[in-house]
Amino acid sequence: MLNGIVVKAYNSYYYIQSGSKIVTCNLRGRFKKGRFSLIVGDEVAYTLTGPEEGIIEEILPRRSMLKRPMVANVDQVVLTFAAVNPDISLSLVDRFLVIAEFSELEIILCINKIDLTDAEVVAELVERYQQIGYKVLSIAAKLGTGIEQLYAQLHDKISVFAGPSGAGKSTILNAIQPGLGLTTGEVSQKIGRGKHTTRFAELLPFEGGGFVVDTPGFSFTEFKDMEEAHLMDYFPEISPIAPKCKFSTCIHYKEPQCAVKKAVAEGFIHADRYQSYLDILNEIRENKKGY
Ligand SMILES: Nc1nc2c(ncn2[C@@H]2O[C@H](COP(=O)(O)OP(=O)(O)O)[C@@H](O)[C@H]2O)c(=O)[nH]1
Ligand SMILES: [Mg+2]
Ligand SMILES: [Zn+2]
Repeated sequence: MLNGIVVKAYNSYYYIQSGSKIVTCNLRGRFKKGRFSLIVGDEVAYTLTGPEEGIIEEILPRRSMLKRPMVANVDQVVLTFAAVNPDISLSLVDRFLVIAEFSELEIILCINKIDLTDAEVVAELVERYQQIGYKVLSIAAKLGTGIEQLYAQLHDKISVFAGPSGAGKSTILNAIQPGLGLTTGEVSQKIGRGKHTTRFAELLPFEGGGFVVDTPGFSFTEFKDMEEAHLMDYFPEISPIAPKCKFSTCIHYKEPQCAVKKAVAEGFIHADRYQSYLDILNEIRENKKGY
């Protein structure tokens, strides 16, 4: 049997990248019964039935799974924000970071369109997240600035590009690999919304080895699956401090003698990040009530 990776699913066909060729496959009948799903990013074993056609015989174990968009075996996410136009929303950055942490993905934060703002503004943004420990790149995709640094991070991995519409994700991907020819720019609202509802993504082969996935963004429905008590785990600067709180069950909300709140007051944790923590905590609570 031969091995490959599902790069695209369409109707009941699966397009399998196998070496340098794409093989169009059906599933062996026995897979079609039961609650089984095969998604983009899954690794499979198949047999050939023609020069470029085959049948999937086996689905290899999944290492990870991202729900929206549905992609298996994602290694890292490139969170892309424009510094301006559209102006960066720090609370939105935090929401994306939390989802990515929750999904156990490696994270690269890309601040794009740095050509449109002052160097000091960019430096402050970069430092803010670097201090927490994140890998941050500042780029201007339109000019090619910083593209090599990003390129170097992508090989042999499945990297999902996520971030708000208009941040420059498709422009960045085209800059790293002109052959991709992704559509960029002023997407009409209507088409834009249509695209956002697409749950299924496509893996694009990256010439450096590995794959990239261009997405309209995450949905934040994942907050529903989170536990209040675990939210702190998705804030790398909060979780190490939590053991110093008076109460072991402290969720750093209204409890007395909370080391996290102390760290916020003393400036070791940024007040904006703590506010994001509280906002998401509230959302998790509201969601629980809804059930
Ligand atoms: N000035 C400037 N404009 C950019 C840059 N990157 C992308 N753009 C523009 O921003 C708009 C949205 O880009 P696009 O790649 O479609 O964003 P996406 O929705 O995240 O895929 C397009 O008009 C791009 O030309 C950049 O580095 N600088
Ligand atoms: Mg795009
Ligand atoms: Zn606490």
